[in-house]
Amino acid sequence: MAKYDASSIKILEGLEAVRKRPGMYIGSTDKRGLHHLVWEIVDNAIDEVINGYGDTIKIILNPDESITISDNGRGVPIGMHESGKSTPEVIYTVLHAGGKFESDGYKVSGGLHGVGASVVNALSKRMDVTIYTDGKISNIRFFDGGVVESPLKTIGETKKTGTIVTFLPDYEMFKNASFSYTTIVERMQESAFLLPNLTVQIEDVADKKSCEFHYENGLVSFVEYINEGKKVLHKVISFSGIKNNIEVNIALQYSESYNENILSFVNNVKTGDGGSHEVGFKSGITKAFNDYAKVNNLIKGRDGNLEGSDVREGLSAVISLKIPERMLQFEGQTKGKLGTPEAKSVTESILYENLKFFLEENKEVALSILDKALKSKVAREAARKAREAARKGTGKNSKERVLSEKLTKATGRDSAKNELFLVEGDSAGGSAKSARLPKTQAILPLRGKVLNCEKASTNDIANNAELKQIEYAIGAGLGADFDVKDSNYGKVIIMTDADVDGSHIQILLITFFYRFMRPLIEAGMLYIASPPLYSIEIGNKGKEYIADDEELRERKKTIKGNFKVQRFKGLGEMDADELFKTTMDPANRRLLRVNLNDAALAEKRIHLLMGDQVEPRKEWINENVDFTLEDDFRK
Ligand code: 28F
Repeated sequence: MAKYDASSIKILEGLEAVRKRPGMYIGSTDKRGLHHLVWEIVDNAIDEVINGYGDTIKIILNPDESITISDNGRGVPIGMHESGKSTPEVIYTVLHAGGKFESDGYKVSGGLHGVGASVVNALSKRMDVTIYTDGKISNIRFFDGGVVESPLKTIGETKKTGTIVTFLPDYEMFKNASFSYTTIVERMQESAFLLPNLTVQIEDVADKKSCEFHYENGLVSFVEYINEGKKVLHKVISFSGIKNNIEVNIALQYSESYNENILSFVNNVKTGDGGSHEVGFKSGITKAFNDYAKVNNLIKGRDGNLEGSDVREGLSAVISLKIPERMLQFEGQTKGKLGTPEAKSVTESILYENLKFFLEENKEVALSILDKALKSKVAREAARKAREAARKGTGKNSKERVLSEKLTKATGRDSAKNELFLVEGDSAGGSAKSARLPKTQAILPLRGKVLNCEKASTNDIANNAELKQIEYAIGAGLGADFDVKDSNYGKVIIMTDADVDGSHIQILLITFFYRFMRPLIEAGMLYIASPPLYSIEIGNKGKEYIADDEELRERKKTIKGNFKVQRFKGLGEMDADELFKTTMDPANRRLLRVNLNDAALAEKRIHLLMGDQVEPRKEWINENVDFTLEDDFRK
């Protein structure tokens, strides 16, 4: 059995390599990497559904921080492999074993996920696989990153088929990370939209939460979901077609909002950074509307042409492509961008031809969309003229004048090192001004509530005094013209009171940046200052500052003798010195970086958020804006 031993050693070496460099296999060991493990197993279950076996996937978040994923497909084959081990043992211990078996079809192995179930095993403290197939229930268990605890054995009889995988991630590797119900729900809901015959069930046992998704109308339901609560111009339009072995499915709908919302998928995996299919989609839609507008005399000559941004205002769309594995190309650091060149022309022509036909057949819809696009064109041209005037200092809102009243500039010239503080209220603004580091810190006090940008157009923004000040202070343009390279600041820091009004202002500002300066968020340049909630005086040893309730509770435990706690209601209650020490001093402060994980869904939430309820706002901040500490970012 020398051969068996040699192969076993190889297998353990393989698993050890994964444990030594987990980042090479799953990208990172943060929250994202932890969820990568889930997608790895879930994708196997989804592949089984795509291949036509089974229709239900269930995910259970267990109280012991393990997770259980099951499907009712055929069940992993339980026969012996040529190596003398059972097939499940091979699949869950040999690197890249899973992918090899897939011959053709639409599997995305190697592109986005597809590092294999053995990688999940390597990064788990425990893994338990139960298989229902061939009339039997079989079980195999592993521990400590893939060591076999109990080889495959029959544990019962059954008429059912399917696979159940439970794993407990090795949290020594995923420090500070835990499974997020919301993250899993969002991703699985997406899969349910993309696979109309699939039912997904998710349960969080400890939190007593559960949900179920099934969408017979697929992409149409997806777009309806995205546009929920918005005033829409027409029913969802959907097209599909196949060319050059590429299958294209598209659903789209315009609403009265001004946002553009395009989501794309390739082989049921999200292409978060777009790529050739999105480029094709955009040019197809621009061409179809320009053609229609010309033929119907709505625009004339070259100057009349609608730009892409005009015809995408208020558009929500989902694009889903099926591309054979041999044609797949992904780009970018996270491999979230489709490179396949044929995807552009195929998507463009399928969309263009179908949309052209649809517009001819549905005059009323065509005219209502074009009316909106033409208004966007007028607003865009007016805004450009206003900007040119402002730049030359001729308009009555000359940049300098708008700013000189408010902004306290930084004296240093190195814009990357400079920081812009957006401060709630004039009094806190005053303290911040006298407390700041003059060389690198600039202060812009904001008065009153900021305009609700969810419902605003670029034109409304251009006319809102507070937002205009922000735009001019940053100096890198707005909307389609925004260029993050021109930013006058390396960090833009929102500094508000730690109360309901403060968090509302934060959300309104984040919404503004999200809609009109999104690259600034993407570059990790937007931050929230976190002023302390309490100060505490112990005996006569001077003041200490405490970030939040939890820290206060902990600190109190360690105090002997008298103490006095003060709760800060607002920034204004701190004097300049305190404000600087606790909240602005780069050496001492705690800045939270704003990360928007999922732009389209974040936008849906912003939409819900702008209603009258207060609770969802807090929840939104907690769950959807992913805050990381300033220092964590620069890796
Ligand atoms: C909870 C996660 O992993 N489900 C899976 C199958 C079914 C087959 C399979 C999987 C084929 C030859 C390796 C069954 N019958 N859920 C899952 N369901 N893998 S993973 O086959 C894997 C390869 O050996 C399956 C016939 N063909 C394939």
